[in-house]
Amino acid sequence: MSVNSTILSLPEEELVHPGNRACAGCGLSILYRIGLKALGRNTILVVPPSCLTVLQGLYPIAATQLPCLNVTFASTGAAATGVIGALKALGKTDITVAAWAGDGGTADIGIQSLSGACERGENFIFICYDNEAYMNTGVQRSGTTPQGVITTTTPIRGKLQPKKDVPAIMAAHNLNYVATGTAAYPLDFYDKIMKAKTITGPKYFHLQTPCPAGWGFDPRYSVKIGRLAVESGLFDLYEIEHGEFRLTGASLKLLGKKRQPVAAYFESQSRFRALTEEMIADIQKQVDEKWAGYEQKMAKKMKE
Ligand SMILES: Cc1ncc(C[n+]2csc(CCOP(=O)(O)OP(=O)(O)O)c2C)c(N)n1
Ligand code: SF4
Ligand SMILES: [Mg+2]
Repeated sequence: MSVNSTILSLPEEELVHPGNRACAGCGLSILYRIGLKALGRNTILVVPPSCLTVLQGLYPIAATQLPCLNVTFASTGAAATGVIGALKALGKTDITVAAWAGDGGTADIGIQSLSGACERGENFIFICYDNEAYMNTGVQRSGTTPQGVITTTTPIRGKLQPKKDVPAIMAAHNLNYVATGTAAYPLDFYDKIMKAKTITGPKYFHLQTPCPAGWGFDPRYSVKIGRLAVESGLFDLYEIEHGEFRLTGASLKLLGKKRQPVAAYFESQSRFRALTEEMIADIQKQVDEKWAGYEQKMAKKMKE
């Protein structure tokens, strides 16, 4: 998928008010603003406890212009199902139901209701913003925290287990559309949401959202760090449409090019301070192998 939108072609209407409660440099706040522009006014949001509930704030001073159902942590997929059922009963067919949850609310505690809703084929968009820990409650490790990362619950050696591959789990549900996105390239996300709105059934998005507070970097570098994750090949932009995988945007452009060393990404954030040289070399090897697989896939496609 190529990026079609430009910053000038986005709708001018803002559905998120300025002066909300997100930290300065919050990657989530970038994608939330752009994502709501793509989702549009005819959307009902379903949101579990997370930094997003804090960003949105409390009625009557909520920062979001769209109707939003704040639900319990484990129930996002089930609550979205209820909203879809209610809209069906009312005969309303032109409203998008979008669940927007953190990595804790998606990969860990919300995964059963998400999996159930996807298995039933509910017509909704589920967006996981992955800041790679339970940030809102003080940086506890989650299933998507990468290996070696220091959090308040992994304070000395860092997290011992590797990151859970949630988009792969969702792809295994045979969804019509699974995509990744990053706060560093918001237009790629905008175009993917526009596409997802035209596809029926469950659609899953996995977004990398740099978090200065939890990752340990100066807020001015959020976009730079997001780009470094892509340029080093650690976080890849792709979509899986009706089972067909393709790299998109900046990741597609990386094919056949020299990537940044993963060490540059790790050095940019204090949460990686427990990583040893051996661990970094091992991760570099894994990333190189993954990209060799992409190159092979691409070469095979060119032959077909
Ligand atoms: C059942 C339950 N357990 C714990 C909490 C406390 N809680 C609220 S938000 C949150 C962290 C959410 O993490 P994540 O989904 O990654 O979103 P983030 O805060 O990182 O944006 C926790 C543990 C809760 N509200 N409900
Ligand atoms: S803690 Fe991180 S994710 Fe939460 S609002 Fe602050 S920067 Fe954003
Ligand atoms: Mg989180």
